[in-house]
Amino acid sequence: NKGSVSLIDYKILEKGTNNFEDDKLLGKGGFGLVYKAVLEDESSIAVKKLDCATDDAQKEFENEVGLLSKFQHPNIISIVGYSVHEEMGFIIYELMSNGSLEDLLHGTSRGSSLNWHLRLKIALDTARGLEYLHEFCKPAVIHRDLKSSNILLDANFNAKLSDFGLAVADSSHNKNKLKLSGTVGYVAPEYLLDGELTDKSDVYAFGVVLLELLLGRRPVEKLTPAHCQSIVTWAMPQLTNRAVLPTIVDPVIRGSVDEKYLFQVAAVAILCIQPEPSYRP
Ligand code: ACK
Repeated sequence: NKGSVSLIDYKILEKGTNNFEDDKLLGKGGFGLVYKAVLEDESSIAVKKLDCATDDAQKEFENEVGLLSKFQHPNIISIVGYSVHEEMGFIIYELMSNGSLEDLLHGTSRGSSLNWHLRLKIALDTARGLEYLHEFCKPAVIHRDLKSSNILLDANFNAKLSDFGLAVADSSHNKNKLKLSGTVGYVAPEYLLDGELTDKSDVYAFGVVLLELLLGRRPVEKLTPAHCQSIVTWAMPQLTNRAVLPTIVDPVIRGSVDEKYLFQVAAVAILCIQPEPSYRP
C-alpha cells in the first residue's frame, strides 16, 4: 500500500540531481546514498538511492515507502514520492538542510554549536515523534533503529525521525522471524539477549540519544553495571518503575525541564528497561 505518495518519473530525478553527481551528495546512510535534488517546480528535496538487488533491500525499500506514506506528523520526515529504475529504488523526502543530529554533535564539517535550548528542543521533538509512533499509530510502530544519525534537522532546526527501513508495526512482528538488527550502542539489552522487541526498545535508544545530547559523547558500546551505577546516582527514585513511554516523555513534553532533569530522565529511560534485576538500582 503506497497510500497517496506519488510515483515520480526517474528522468525527473536524474535531471534534478545532475545525474546523481557527487556535488549533490548530502550523505551516506546505512541503506544508501542521499542526494539533494531540485524538482521541476523548483522545490529542493532529498533523494535516497537504494540498491534493491537483494530481497532484503527490496523489502526495506517497500517497507519504508509503505510506512512513511501513512505517517503524518511534524516530527516524522515527510515522504514526497518514490521512484524505481532498473534495480534501484529512490525515496524522495523533504530536504532536511541541517543534516543529522549525529553530524551536529560529532561531525567535523559543521562545527557543533548546539546550545542547551536547542538540545532540549531536539529531545522534545524526538520524544514527540516517538510518541506518535507508539501511542497514536494503530497498530503501534517500532522504529528499531533510533539513533542520532536518524534524527534529521530541517532549516528551522525542527528534528524529525527518519530511516524507517527496519521499522515494524507492533502487531505484525514475530520475534522469531525478525533478524536482530539495530546499531551497537543503541540496542536495548533485552532485545540483544532474548530478541524481545517492544516499543521499549525504542525508548532505550531514546535514552541513549538523550545521553548523547547531554554529554555530547557517542554512546558507550555496551553498558556495564558500573556504568549504570554511575548513571543512577543522578536518577530520581520515584521514576524507577518500569518504563513506559509516557512516564519518560510526559515530564519532558510538559516543558518544565532543565538539563539536569533531562539527564535524570535519560538515566531512567535506560535503567528502567534493563532486564531485572541485574542492573536495577
Ligand atoms: O549527517 P548527514 O549530513 O545527514 O548524513 C546523513 C545521510 O544523509 C544519511 O542519512 C543525510 N540525509 C538523509 N536524509 C536526508 C534528508 N531528507 N535531507 C537532508 N539530508 C539527509 C543525513
